[in-house]
Amino acid sequence: MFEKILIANRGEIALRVQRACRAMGIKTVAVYSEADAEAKYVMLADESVCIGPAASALSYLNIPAIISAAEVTDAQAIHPGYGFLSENADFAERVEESGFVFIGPRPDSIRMMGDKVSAKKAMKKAGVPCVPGSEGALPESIDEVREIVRDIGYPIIIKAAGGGGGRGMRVVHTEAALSNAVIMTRNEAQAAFGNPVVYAEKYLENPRHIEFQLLIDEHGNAVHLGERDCSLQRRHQKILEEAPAPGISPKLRNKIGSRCVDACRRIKYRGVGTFEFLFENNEFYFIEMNTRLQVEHPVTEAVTGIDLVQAQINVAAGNKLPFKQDDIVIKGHSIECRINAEDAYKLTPSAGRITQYHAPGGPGVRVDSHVYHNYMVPPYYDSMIGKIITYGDTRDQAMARMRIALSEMVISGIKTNIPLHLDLLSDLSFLNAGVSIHFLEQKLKLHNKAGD
Ligand code: MV4
Repeated sequence: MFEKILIANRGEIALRVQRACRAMGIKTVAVYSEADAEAKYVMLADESVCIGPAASALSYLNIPAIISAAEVTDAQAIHPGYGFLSENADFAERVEESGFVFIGPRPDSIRMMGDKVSAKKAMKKAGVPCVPGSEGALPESIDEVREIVRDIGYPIIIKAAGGGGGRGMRVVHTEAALSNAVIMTRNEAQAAFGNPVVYAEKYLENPRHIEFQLLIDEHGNAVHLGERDCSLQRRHQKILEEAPAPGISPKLRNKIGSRCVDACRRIKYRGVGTFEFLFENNEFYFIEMNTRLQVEHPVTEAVTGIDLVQAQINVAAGNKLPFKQDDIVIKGHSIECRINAEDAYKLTPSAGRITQYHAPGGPGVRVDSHVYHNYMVPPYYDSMIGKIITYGDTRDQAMARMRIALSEMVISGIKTNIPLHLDLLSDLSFLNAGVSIHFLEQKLKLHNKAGD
């Protein structure tokens, strides 16, 4: 096992990874920008290294600075967290070339999944159900594109191979609009990702977003840990997630989960990974694979009892998974509310000093946050300042515990989205379960029309 791990991230996930290391007797190195010098996870780490100024491009995305920090502190492995460099294949490669272990998949797996066309091809070949669409990249000739799209049937969505997570997409409803949409998406893709390749899919009008958690070691052992429903999002930012996804039968879960397991074995994937699906009319359609630990991993931990970060570290050290698929039992229900420093209704970030902070507690309540009384929320990074995760025997109990936890939580001095979460947890459509990816944006539109 490693003796020392460098954590190439900030905020709550830096603290989360540290906690896993501490539980395993591993020393930690925090890296931080000048804006995070007084952060809690920096104080709590065994060692810390400043890697640059506030701007992410000069610190948390600064590959040479991070590798130097690992060298001077004699760390053996690097955990990238989520965001920042976590899905950067070049970073993973540089880490390994410099003699450190990258706690994540092989660089070629990251690269394959970063290209959404090659990801979809690999998954289709492995028997994972995909959204119907073009076989790979759309050709140059617009006449040929027209024929391909006629076969798919309108409406369609054009997506950039280099995109993902909602970037570089365009919905097309009619053939008249097709040629322009293809040209525009290609140009935007070239500018944003340096890759003009686009592909087409049938546009699903009202799906849910359900994703499967996978865990694979380097000895061919692979398990799925069930699914999460992440439909509550706005502008492609998830705000509330739950596990299991309401209404998914154990039979369907195991059918889709075992396809994902087969696919991971086939591509010799290692570590944790997430298969994103759209779910409509009781059918799953693969869209993308994420090769990182996700923000919402704690809801899976709650219903499986497995610590995903400890599992990642064990797999990276070359250990075998200590369980088989039959040992995995999905028990109870879990919800996560992401707490953001923002005015959730006006949609504006709200950085500044936290003048009062009280975290909730009690049975079935987990709080993952790096903030504290008098902490200064810097304006340079993502607005998420923590997560509340509740667990219950039933969905109703997890929801009830979340309502109490949210109402106990006090964060003064900045605005947060706690009022929005409380609003959601009393919304009958949401409580009835199974709302689509458009639910939250529609609800907020109505709210803004009402003018309150
Ligand atoms: C889609 C879709 C409908 N049909 N693909 C957006 C993020 C990216 N991961 C894929 N996305 C979508 N792909 C087809 N064929 C609708 C979306 C989509 C979406 C998906 C998941 C969560 C939120 C979303 C919000 C808007 C659109």
